Amino acid sequence: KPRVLSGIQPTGGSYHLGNYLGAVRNWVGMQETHDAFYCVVDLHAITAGHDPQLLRERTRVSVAQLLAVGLDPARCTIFVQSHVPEHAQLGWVMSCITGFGEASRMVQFKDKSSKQGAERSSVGLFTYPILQAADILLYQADSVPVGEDQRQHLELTRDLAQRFNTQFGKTFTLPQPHIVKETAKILDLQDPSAKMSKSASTGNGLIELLEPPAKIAKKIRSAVTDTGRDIVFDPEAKAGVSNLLTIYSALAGRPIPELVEAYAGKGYGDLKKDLAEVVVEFVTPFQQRTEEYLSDPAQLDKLLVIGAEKARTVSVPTLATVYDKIGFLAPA
Ligand code: AQP
Repeated sequence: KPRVLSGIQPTGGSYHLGNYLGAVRNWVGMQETHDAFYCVVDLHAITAGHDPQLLRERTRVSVAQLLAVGLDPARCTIFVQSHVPEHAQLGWVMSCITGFGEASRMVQFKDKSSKQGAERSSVGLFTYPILQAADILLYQADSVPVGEDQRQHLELTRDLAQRFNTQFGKTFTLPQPHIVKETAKILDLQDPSAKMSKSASTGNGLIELLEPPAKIAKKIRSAVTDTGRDIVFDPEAKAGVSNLLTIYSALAGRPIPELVEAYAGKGYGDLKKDLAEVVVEFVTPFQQRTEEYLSDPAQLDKLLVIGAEKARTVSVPTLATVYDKIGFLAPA
């Protein structure tokens, strides 16, 4: 089976619709077709300031949500990044073959550091994509299911893999991004020119899967659309309405043209009202399942021990090969 690796940060108290539709939802199907490794990337979650107690809680909440969407530890490997030390170890090696200028071109760093300025951002936030490359290459992943915002990081990962292979001999598989076009970029409900984001979206723009369903419904009903009336799918001219149609189509499993036809002659209010119901129908059982998993933290932790052990059956030999290729003396 081809190998797949993807990760999600335990930042924010909950996944949002963008994380789910852009990435995590696709992970579920791929656990059947791939040898799948999914990690909660806590090393990445300390790059922009954090609260230790909150991070611990959110890491468990993150894992519980992965189980609640349908990931099955019997079919895939679920683990926490810091439980597998090879991530940080390979991250260092990768940072030594990355050019400073190359790293400086990463737009996510520019976005995420724009508020406080690069000067005040951590070096960890700057080198984040290099650690991400290590996350992927460590597992020799063929495919990496992510949202559109990760495309540039995937390109960097491929460049680094290629560079390492050329310099030290074939070691890494070159991974392909797996980006599902339709849901690759879910937009902020209040600002459809921006992506929905845990850190950048606030208030009504962000739909968190764990927030009270009534609140979610209200946010959808107050989503920004445009001054027109027609419900048509036109991401350029009608980003807000098109975003709602995208979410509707993905969650209800109905093609967009079918929805457009069904809503012909109806208003934005009708679409929002129905979409609110669809989202509530999805999140209600999801929240129940998440709560159930969270009610037994010892079981969650046990599962993570097994996950890390499984992950290390791959990460340890990869790192050993890398260390050997770059000329580190093996400990006697
Ligand atoms: N709006 C989005 N639409 C589609 N996919 C998205 N992803 C994130 N936002 C959207 C995908 O979710 C996965 C996990 O993301 P992450 O936790 O690594 O963080 P991120 O990409 O930086 O996402 P956020 O929500 O904006 O988090 P913060 O604000 O904490 O940085 C990735 O595959 C991502 O593409």
